[in-house]
Amino acid sequence: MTVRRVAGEPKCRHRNGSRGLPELPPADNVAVMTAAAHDVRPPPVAGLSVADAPGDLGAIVIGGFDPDHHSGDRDLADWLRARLWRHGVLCLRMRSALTDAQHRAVTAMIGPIKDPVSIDGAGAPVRYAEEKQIIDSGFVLTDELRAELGDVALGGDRTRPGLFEAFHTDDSYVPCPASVTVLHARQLPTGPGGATSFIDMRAAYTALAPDARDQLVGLTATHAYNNRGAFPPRPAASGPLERMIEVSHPVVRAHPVVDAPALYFDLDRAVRIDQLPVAEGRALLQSLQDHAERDAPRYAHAWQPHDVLLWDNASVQHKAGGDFAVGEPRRFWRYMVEGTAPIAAR
Ligand SMILES: O=C(O)CCC(=O)C(=O)O
Ligand SMILES: [Fe+2]
Repeated sequence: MTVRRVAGEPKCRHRNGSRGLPELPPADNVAVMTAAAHDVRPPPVAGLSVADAPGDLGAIVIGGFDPDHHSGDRDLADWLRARLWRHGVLCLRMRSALTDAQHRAVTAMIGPIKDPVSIDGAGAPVRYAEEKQIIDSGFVLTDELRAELGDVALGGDRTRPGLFEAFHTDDSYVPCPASVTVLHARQLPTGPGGATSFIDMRAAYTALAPDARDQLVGLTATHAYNNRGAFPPRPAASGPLERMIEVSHPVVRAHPVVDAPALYFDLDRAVRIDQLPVAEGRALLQSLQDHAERDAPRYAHAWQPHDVLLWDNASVQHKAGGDFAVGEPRRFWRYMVEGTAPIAAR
């Protein structure tokens, strides 16, 4: 792991470190967890249904989940995590909207809720989001809100500044990116469109020819809050959060629990490959992204009211679909689960 360490950097959880996530196994148990992650037993509580979602990515939809009865069930939490590491994306179909406490409880089944704080170059903490985030994808911002935001660019376009329509992985610009994102639908467009789409970055890696894989051994990519438009036409984020440190992550990442290798980078945030000339590194990242978008298995999640969608940021990339009427609401509540510092696949 090649995060540039700075004095005072907040410690994040490392796979085998003393603050290891309770649900992460010690190193000698990885094989056991790997087996568990391929466990396709039915859920360990009655009344839940499991259905394959459409698309070749292998996502699943779980019905019958009752947040009050099921969130505290440790066996079910183990099962859900194993399913998430296996499938990459899973939807909990809810009968009604969750309270904030219920959303937190569902998130905590996967792991500790992330407090989004990184550091600046002097080691001082920088809060880059609230724990609970409201995603207003596709809301046309009012003049008032636009004035409040000033010159801060969030990515996306002028009418839908919060809409991330390019495939990305969340939180790549911090030392320990969130392991999982947990998005809860609050308001959806009344018309068609607005799916959240996924591509499988594990399959994208394994589909590479052996010599293409060999070329990636030992490579790391620097990520920054603002990559200054390194991958046009993707717009760069800008604003005061630019003061956060840059971080380097392996281009081929081993899954923190099940060890499976996956391509890992985010062209919204990537700056360069550390071991290559800038232009060569960017061309390589772009070609890997193009390959993933062209060849990797996909899933487009067509939202239903109250859905809770969970994805594994070490395994899949995602993007918002902007193909819904401008002015339609599309609002989510969002929590992230703490993650570990990415480690290179062996
Ligand atoms: O709006 C969406 O469909 C996805 C939003 C997103 O990228 C995220 O919550 O991380
Ligand atoms: Fe995202």
